[in-house]
Amino acid sequence: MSTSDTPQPLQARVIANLGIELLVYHPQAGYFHAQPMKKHGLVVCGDEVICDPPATTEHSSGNHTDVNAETLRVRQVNTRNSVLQRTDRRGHGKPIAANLTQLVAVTAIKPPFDPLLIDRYTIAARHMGVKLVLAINKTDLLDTPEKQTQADDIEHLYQSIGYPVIRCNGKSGDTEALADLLKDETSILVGQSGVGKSSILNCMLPERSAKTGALSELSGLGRHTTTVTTWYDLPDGGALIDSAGVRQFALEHLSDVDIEAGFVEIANASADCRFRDCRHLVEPDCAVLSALHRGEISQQRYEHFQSISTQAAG
Ligand SMILES: Nc1nc2c(ncn2[C@@H]2O[C@H](COP(=O)(O)OP(=O)(O)OP(=O)(O)O)[C@@H](O)[C@H]2O)c(=O)[nH]1
Ligand SMILES: [Mg+2]
Ligand SMILES: [Zn+2]
Repeated sequence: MSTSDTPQPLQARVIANLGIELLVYHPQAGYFHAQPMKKHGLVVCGDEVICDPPATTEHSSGNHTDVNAETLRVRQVNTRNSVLQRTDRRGHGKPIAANLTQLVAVTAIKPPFDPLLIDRYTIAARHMGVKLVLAINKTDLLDTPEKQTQADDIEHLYQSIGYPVIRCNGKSGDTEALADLLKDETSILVGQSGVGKSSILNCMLPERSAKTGALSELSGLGRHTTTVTTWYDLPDGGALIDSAGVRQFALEHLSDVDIEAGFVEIANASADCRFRDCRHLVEPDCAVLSALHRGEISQQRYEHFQSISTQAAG
């Protein structure tokens, strides 16, 4: 018997965790439902899994909306390169998506800009060791000088720290600047509900797969609020994951050191504080407070750093 006759285990990508089972994808074999084992823990969107070989060799890889009838058994979950986590009810990190290279924090004037949430994403990205991009969506709603100034302030602040900031419009389809940054990356769209994450995703996908695919039913793409974190391959290379909107992004499973590291400008300045364990509150010769008073660190970022650190300690 030649090796090509031996059923080979299937290495597949987790497209979504549907609760009871996973939806996985293999470029040749197509979509399958798959069942992880308890020992695997929580398997999430973006995980790479090794499944038992499918019994049949006839697969529906041609039509992206079909899922093969057979449910596969997951044998192994490959080691993750990175994982996005939030804090669960017990105070532990709970995975949301795996194997990302980039977070795209989407923000908009409506619902109102939430810089505290953006700062939480700067912490998460730093902790995961991935890039962070800030996308200011709904440019059409910046129709007064006051609203323009709000957007400009956000843009300048995060650019000054070193993050790429792009503007986009998920309604008109003006998303080229973001598309350039997504190429060959595995990115996840994160942010409040209603900022336009699914609309932006829709602009990145070829018309048919976005509007008629089984995947868009999962995530409610473009129609409802997203409930299932879902992976989409991008036509020009890379992948984009759509996630459910959040009100607050809890990071209580992280340490104070992790939180300070996420405020990179504060972490850099703190190297010159007199005390190694300086909290940058009242300590003498605090380089962070000096930088704050010179205007090199923004008051808002400093306050967010202090408020998130306090939550972590408590
Ligand atoms: N004016 C305007 N509206 C937009 C734009 N992008 C998206 N919207 C609208 O904003 C609303 C919410 O968009 P979604 O794409 O569903 O937002 P979401 O971030 O995916 O929301 P969740 O799935 O709940 O997290 C929809 O009515 C969109 O049509 C934009 O650039 N301008
Ligand atoms: Mg959505
Ligand atoms: Zn200090």
